[in-house]
Amino acid sequence: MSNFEELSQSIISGQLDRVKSLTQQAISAGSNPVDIINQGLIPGMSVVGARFKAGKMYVPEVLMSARAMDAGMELVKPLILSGEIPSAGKIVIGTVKGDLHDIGKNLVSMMLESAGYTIINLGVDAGPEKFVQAVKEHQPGVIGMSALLTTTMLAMKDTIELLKEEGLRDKVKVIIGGAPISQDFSDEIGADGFAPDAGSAADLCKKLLA
Ligand code: B1M
Repeated sequence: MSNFEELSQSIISGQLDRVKSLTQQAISAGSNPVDIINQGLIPGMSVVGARFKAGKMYVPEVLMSARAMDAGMELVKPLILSGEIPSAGKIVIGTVKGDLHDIGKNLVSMMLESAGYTIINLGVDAGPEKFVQAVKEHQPGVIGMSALLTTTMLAMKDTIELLKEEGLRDKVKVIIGGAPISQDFSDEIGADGFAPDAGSAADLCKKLLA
């Protein structure tokens, strides 16, 4: 079994300490930090998602996997963010109201930060008022909303509507993402763009802020 496969397996079985030591080993062996995420950590979480959906894993086990994934990401993060990069602009990011999933949102934040943006991370369960307040306070070029539940993705529309009501919609670009989100949904609610993954989110912001 390769190191990345073993790392994925440790995510699946929620072995936080094993994930930490395998991630550290991969770093020490000179693996590219983005490969560690894309070939080790994320594939493990994808299996967790499939098993959760099939009723073969339950919330406590999924939480253990999520915590193990976070621990791996914490070790990789400084490598991706190392070096002084002049800020390419401000981005406010958060997981929408009612939604507590933050792994994907944090990965997107990390990629945006490594692309040179200053990130204001609103955390999870961020309602439209919180996004609007952050736009007033920080005047970002972009706000990014993440949703993982079909029930919470509708909160993205509410945020866009509140931005309009407050006269702020033309002052900020809005990007959205998360497992249930599509380009069609983005068009439907009047967002400026949808990104299917963290790398594309950074490309999209570059395009929108050019
Ligand atoms: Co939840 N959960 N969960 N969960 N969970 C899903 C989303 C689900 C699809 C699982 C399933 O049934 N297959 C399902 C949603 C079904 C639906 O809505 N149709 C589900 C459910 C039902 C629930 C609960 C309701 C379960 C319950 O309590 N009965 C509950 C809801 C809690 C709440 O939010 N109110 C719940 C709880 C949890 C945990 C707390 C246990 C845990 C979250 C821990 C955490 O985040 N700290 C959890 C997890 C881990 C998952 C799965 C297994 C994995 C999500 C994940 O982290 N993936 C997930 C299954 C799945 O997605 N297949 C599932 C890895 C991550 C890197 O990918 O987040 O997709 P992702 O992010 C990607 C892209 O989507 C994109 O880039 C990222 C990186 O490439 N992206 C963006 C994300 N945000 C973006 C923003 C952008 C651009 C791109 O621009 C701003």
